[in-house]
Amino acid sequence: MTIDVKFIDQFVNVTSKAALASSYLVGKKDKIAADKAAVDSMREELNKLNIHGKIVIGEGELDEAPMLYIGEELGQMNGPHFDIAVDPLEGTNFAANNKPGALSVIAVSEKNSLFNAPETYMEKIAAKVKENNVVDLDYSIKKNIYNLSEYLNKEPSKLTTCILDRPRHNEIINELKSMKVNVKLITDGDVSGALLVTEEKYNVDLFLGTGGGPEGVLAATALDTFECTFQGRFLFKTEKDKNRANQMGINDLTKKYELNEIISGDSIFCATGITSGDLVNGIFIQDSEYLSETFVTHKSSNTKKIFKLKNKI
Ligand code: VTB
Repeated sequence: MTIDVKFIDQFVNVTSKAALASSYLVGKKDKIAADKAAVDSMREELNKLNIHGKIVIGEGELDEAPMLYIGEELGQMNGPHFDIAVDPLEGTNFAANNKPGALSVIAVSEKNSLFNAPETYMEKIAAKVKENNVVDLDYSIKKNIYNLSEYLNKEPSKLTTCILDRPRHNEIINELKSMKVNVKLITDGDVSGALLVTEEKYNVDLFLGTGGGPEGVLAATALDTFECTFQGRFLFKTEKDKNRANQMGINDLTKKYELNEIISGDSIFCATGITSGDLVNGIFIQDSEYLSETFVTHKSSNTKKIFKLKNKI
């Protein structure tokens, strides 16, 4: 079973509308309002579709999120069954402060083929490498860089690594510096960060570091269509995290997940720009029309492109 190509446009429309809704709150210094606008719109649009959708990664559990909570069922309940992961506003700080890189993101898969990631941190590694054993979460930074350097036939000093700018990454960053690797630090938005390895034009060879687990699953879905390497390992720190993981059926808390364990079937991924960033441009409003740009992948039709849409508001 695959996901019909007709759904590509429908999901592009969902993230475009959510991005538009959130765009009115760009620069208003209100992360919650910007997020709520995207969430409300996304839910409304998903509910119009002829699908049986189920949120597997969303805004949290029912008791913390009235909308797009994990387990929520969406759609007209008269079409295919889909697992849906959403991040209606990825980069709330970007939107609130009118900084580059705010996105509205959705990943859709066939039923039961998207990993139900808990809301914990995840160690991640991504690169545009098809072969195994070139980059690996279990390798040292040095080994990853030397292997990638050989694989891409590029000196370490010509490689660029993208990583979240966090104190927890200081050691990695220092090691990269000592190897003369170019470091691209991002303040938030590691879905986009991971996707920068997909095309040469983004000039990022490796994505590394610890960020949100749900963001890792979202990025992995798109990376699957590009045949990239992605690995993730959840970090369960508190007892609450560990109990939650056990409830979700995760018994080995230190397991390293390969891409095909995170996303196993066909999928569609859409990320529409709210503010312009590395990946896509943001919403542009002119009179009664808006332009949106969406980074789209669909595995079975091998679709991977930027969709530009012009729509009436
Ligand atoms: C990342 C990034 C998000 O959280 O996952 C990050 O992609 C990780 O958390 O945009 P910390 O901020 O605690 O490091 C965000 O920055 C916000 O959800």
